Amino acid sequence: MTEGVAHGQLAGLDQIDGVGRDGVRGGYSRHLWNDSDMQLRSWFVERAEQLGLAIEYDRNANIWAWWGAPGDDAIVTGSHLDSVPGGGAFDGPLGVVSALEAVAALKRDGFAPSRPFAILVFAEEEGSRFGVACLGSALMAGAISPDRVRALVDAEGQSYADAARRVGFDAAHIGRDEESLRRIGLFLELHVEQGRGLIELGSATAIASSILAHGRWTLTFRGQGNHAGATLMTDRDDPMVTAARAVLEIREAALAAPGARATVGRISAVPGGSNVIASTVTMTLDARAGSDDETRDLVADIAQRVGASEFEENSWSPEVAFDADLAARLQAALGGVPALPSGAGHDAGVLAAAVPTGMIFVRNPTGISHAPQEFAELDDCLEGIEALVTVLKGLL
Ligand code: HGY
Ligand code: MN
Ligand code: MN
Ligand code: MN
Repeated sequence: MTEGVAHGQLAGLDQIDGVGRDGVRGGYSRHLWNDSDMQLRSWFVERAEQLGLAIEYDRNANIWAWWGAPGDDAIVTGSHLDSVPGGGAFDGPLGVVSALEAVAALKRDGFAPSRPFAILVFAEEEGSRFGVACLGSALMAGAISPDRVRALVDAEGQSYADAARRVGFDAAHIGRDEESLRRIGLFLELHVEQGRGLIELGSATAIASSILAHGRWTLTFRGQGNHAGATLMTDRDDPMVTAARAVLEIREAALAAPGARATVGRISAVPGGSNVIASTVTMTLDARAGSDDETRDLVADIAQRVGASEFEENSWSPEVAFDADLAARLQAALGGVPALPSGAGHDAGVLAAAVPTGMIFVRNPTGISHAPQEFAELDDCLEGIEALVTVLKGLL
């Protein structure tokens, strides 16, 4: 059996397959510090320690697994273990499992790093619980206010600070982490591709060239709650109608802006009775475009079109152009694989503002992500691990 393979799948993915399965949505719902996230964190620690790595937790709840003594200017690889609601099995875990498999392969080859090396697992990359994308890396890079994060609340109204306390994590010291940033000489994230680029290029792997700017907003539409039966159609101030028009306007605005993407992923109504005209409707807006300005322009156009009562920014991740020299070195090391722009955001993108980062993508033959159909063939996963081993051997 090829090392690291079980039941025709990467052994690491196989081991965590049952964790956080979502029986309603399908796929997985693994969110910061929920039971499945805690199980995955424990699984990672156990697997890393089996490989002889030493575990550290940083001030932002990210997990580090060091091969040898922790040190500055390290080569660091990893990704995240959390998911979107009903997400796929590969977005995040493939990068973490591939990092563990790469260490196992290097150790089998008798390789010893000549500089500090660690695997890094970021917390709350998807922002599924607290609404902020790449929360663990954004805190590390100082890209978000610690006070604002401590006050973030989840769908149950529990604050980040309280949720942290519940799992024994002290949120008092979250924020820009100079020690961790000093320790990262280079961060390399392997990630399943989340679009169709590698299908069309016919390549199993690629490196990342750029990441779209990405923001998240909450739009609120207010009206007059009322009785569904006793209120004439001409007497209604129904925010559900305004919200429905807004969804179509958002689509039109994005279609009018080349390369832009805008998504309404969730709509909720208060009070939410089937025989009640809503008083308030809120919806999420995820907007992205090639540059910060284009994204800001798109959102300004949307705001002008939809007439929301409130239009609140929740999260902002600037556009990313990966270091061209590093990207070229990665491409050369991998025999000239293609370079792909990424519509998906990543911790490597957030960190790029503070330290050198790069990404290796692994083909997803469905071209679908953030859904149960997300997939990567075992052979392509093994090719991705081989690519990671090749690059790490050249860096370590
Ligand atoms: O939303 C994203 O682009 C990433 O998957 N967090
Ligand atoms: Mn994702
Ligand atoms: Mn991801
Ligand atoms: Mn990521």
